[in-house]
Amino acid sequence: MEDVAAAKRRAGRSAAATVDDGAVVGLGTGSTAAAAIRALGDRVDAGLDVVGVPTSYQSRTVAAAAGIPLAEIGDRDRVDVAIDGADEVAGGDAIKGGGGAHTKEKIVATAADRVLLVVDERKVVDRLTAPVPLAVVPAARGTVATRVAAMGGEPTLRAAEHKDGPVVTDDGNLLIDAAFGPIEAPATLAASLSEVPGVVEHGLFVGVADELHVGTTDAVTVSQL
Ligand code: A5P
Repeated sequence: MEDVAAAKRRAGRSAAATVDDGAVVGLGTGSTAAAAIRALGDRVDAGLDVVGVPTSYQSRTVAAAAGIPLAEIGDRDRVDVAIDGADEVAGGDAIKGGGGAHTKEKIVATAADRVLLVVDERKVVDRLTAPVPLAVVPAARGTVATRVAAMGGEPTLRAAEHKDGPVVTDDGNLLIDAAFGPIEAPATLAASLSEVPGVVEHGLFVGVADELHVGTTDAVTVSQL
C-alpha cells in the first residue's frame, strides 16, 4: 500500500510541476489528485502564483490546507489546466467518479485548455471495464436503473459506508454504478447514457484528457493522449 501511495505522490508531483505561473488550475478529486494539490501547494509556498478551482468539498479542503488561493468554477468561464485522477484509463478515454465528484470534474475538465490525468500504474488498462458512475437525480433512481438494465448494464445504487442509505453527492444527487463489462465503444455508450432522463452526468471521459502521468514505485511516465 505504501508503494501505491508513493506512486500516487510521484504522479501528482509530476503533473503539478508542469503548472505555469499565473495559471488557473482545476483541482480534481480523489487521493491521487490530492497528492497533486499538495505538490502544487508546495510550489505556492515557494512563490508560484496560481488560482485553484476545486471540483469537490474534498479538493477544496485539501487545497485550502495547502495554501492555494481558490475560486469557484461557477465564477469562471475557463481554466488553463486541470489535474485529476481516474478509476481506469485506456488510451485517451477514462472512467471517473469513484469519489462521486465526476459531474463537477467534467465541468472543470471540459473548460480547461489542458487536462492532465494522474494515476498509479494499476489504473492503466487495455479496455475500460469498471462500472460507470452515474450521478442521478434522486427521483430518477428507479427509472435510470431500468434504462441501464435495458442497455445491458447492471445498475447498483451506491451505498454509503458510514451512514445508512445511499451516497449523496456534493450536488445532492445519488450515484448508480452501471457495470457493462468491457466497453467496446466508449463514445457510443457515453452518448447513450447522456440521453437517459435523470442522469445528470456519467463518468465516461471520452477524449477529454491531453496528458497522462503514471506513477510507479520508482518512476513516472508521461504520455500525450
Ligand atoms: C472522483 O470522483 C474520481 O473521479 C477520482 O478522481 C477517481 O476515483 C480516482 O481516485 P483515486 O486517485 O483516489 O484513486
